[in-house]
Amino acid sequence: MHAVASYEQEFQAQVDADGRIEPRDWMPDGYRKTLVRQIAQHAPSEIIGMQPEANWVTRAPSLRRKSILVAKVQDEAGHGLYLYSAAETLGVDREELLDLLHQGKQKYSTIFNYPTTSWADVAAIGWLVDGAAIMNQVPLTRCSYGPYARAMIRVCKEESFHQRQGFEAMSVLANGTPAQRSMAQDALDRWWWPALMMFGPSDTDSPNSAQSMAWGIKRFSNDELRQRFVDATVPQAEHLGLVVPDPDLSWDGEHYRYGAIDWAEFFQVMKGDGPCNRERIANRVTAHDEGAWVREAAAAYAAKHTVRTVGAPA
Ligand code: FAQ
Repeated sequence: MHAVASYEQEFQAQVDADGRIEPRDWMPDGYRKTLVRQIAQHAPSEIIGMQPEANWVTRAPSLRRKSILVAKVQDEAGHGLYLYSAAETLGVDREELLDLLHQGKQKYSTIFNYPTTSWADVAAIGWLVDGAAIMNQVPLTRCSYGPYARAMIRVCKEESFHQRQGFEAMSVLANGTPAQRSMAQDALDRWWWPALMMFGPSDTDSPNSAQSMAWGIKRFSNDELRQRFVDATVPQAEHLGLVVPDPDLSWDGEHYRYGAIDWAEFFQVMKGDGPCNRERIANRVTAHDEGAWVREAAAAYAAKHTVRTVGAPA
């Protein structure tokens, strides 16, 4: 019989060898809890993240833009489904996670609590928010927990299309009429800093990073990923002829050094007091209630199907 210490050694050896931990493998309680915590934050980010852009589906400027946007918003719903399924492999109940979200007790990405007041915001979300999501999530395709890593592979392929369509839409605006150009600049002004906040608190204030990195859940720290995002995105803004709203931004020969992030704003939005937190949850609760009949029908079908399978000849 194995002692817990030897299970732990095997587990850590598997992680250190860049192997994958699968749902039936032994894992430390803290590892399971950390994954549940992170995936439970990630999954609702995807589905609440549908709202700011869905706000523009009926007002997209052309049929082409509308079809791209509908496909993108549907992709985000799919990402939510993969992630809730990944959470279930860790023994948590999807309904319980949704209840927490609906009661306002579940964190999700701060970025989705900002309003989309112009069409340029949809372009900015694709370019900046999906761009930041890719930067954060590509390393998660190598996460030590197999189901989460595999979900991230598909998610990242789709996010890559989202980022490109956002950059392309931004480029059309930035090269358009003076009014379109100013819409593009205004969107960059409003989304830049919240996009930097997506990476989470600075390393000195990130209680979970060190352990998550030792367990191979996170591969890079929040500040490392934020810096990569800044380094990749500033030249893109320059290419568009737009100005990054940071007077302290400077190139040090290796990286773009950026100014101070307003962490008070980040924590306020994270705690539920951002511009749109209440509206997002209220919309989510309405959508959930209005979808009750779909869940009931699916459950009834599943129950009937199970009875037939059990009764069928071997
Ligand atoms: N917002 O110790 P750390 C997307 C919380 S999906 C809210 O650094 P950790 C796709 C954190 O949960 C975007 N809360 O934590 C899309 C923790 O709280 P806890 C979402 C945040 O886990 C595009 C506390 O602060 N992506 O964009 C935020 O090691 C367009 C302390 O922080 C993911 O979730 C935040 N920004 O690192 C969809 C990626 N940052 O649990 C639609 C997966 C931190 O201690 C449209 N998640 N917190 O109470 C991660 O990589 C990590 O969870 C981090 C945080 C990096 C977010």
